[in-house]
Amino acid sequence: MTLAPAKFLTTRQLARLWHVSEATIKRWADTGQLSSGRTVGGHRRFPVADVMRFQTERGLGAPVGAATQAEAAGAALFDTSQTDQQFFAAITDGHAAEAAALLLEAHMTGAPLEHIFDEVVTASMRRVGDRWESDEMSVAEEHLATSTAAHAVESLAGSVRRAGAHAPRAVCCAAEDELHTLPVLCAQALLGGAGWEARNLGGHTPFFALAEYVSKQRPALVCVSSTMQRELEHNARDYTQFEAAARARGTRVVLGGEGFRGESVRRKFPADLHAESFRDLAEFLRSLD
Ligand code: B12
Repeated sequence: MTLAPAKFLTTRQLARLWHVSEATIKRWADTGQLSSGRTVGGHRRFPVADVMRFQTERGLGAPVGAATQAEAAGAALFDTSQTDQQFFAAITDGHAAEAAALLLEAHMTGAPLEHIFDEVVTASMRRVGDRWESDEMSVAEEHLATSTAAHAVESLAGSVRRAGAHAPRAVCCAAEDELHTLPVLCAQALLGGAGWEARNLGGHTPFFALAEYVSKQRPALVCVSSTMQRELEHNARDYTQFEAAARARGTRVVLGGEGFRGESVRRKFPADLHAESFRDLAEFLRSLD
């Protein structure tokens, strides 16, 4: 068996990942419960795919957040460029399970969620967009790639979620007329991995509806994505109502996406953060701790 560091974990890394002793990991390996190989030097190595299966079967719990993951994996940061290419191939072929496994593997071997969303998911989707624009990909193929990517992000979200009983509540959605909902799923997954209870209102959510929701549900944070601003002035008018409701309830507001770019647009949509990326959101969440 050849050992590529990014695909295998050590006994110590697993012990830290699952909060058990190294002796427990060795016992699971020696009794054949957990598959492992050996390096030429005789050290145990655990294939990430088997680790993921074992973790699900045993309910060993979700990986516990990006920082701990990176620490647990110990090694240098995961090379997302390779994952990007494999992820692109998996989503364009419609292989949802493979796409999901690639994202989870990247995370388990050290890539923080925000890197995965900014580099792997976004880069792959931009390639999908480029192919579609240059007629190399049909609308149907583009739809397949998008729904497969969405499935993979949701699957990753399920594995990393770690909201406790008193988790702060957040709500994510895409603005009115907006059907680009993949960034909303990424934001929800990132929040879940950071210990938030994050709800997803989906696409096409008008700001007046969001104002009502915030008044009733009082979430601590609202994240809104806009890829295209079709009705800027109309949205900006509704936004005033939403912003007032958010302020009155102490709700923080994060806006992200191409639709909120540019100084003049941002003046019409004041927020606690205008995020350029998921890294920005992750940093903002850390600043709230
Ligand atoms: C998938 C897709 C669709 C799907 C969306 C399905 C779905 N469920 O999401 C469908 C088929 C519905 C669609 C429709 C359309 N689309 Co489209 N679509 C795309 C595509 C291929 C990928 C978008 C995506 O998911 N990206 C992945 C996300 C994660 O990345 P991102 O949006 O770039 O976000 C990054 C940042 O902006 C930021 N971010 C964004 N939002 C948020 C939110 C928060 C909280 C945070 C923290 C960060 C953040 O984080 C990301 C990482 O850096 C892009 C191609 C491209 N180059 O982007 C075109 C693209 C966005 N679409 C485009 C167009 C033109 C359309 C249509 C008008 C096509 C048509 N003629 O009908 C419609 C409009 C529909 C509508 N009303 O919204 C254009 C937009 C051009 C423009 N800006 O004017 C693009 C760029 C394609 C192109 N090259 O022409 N589309």
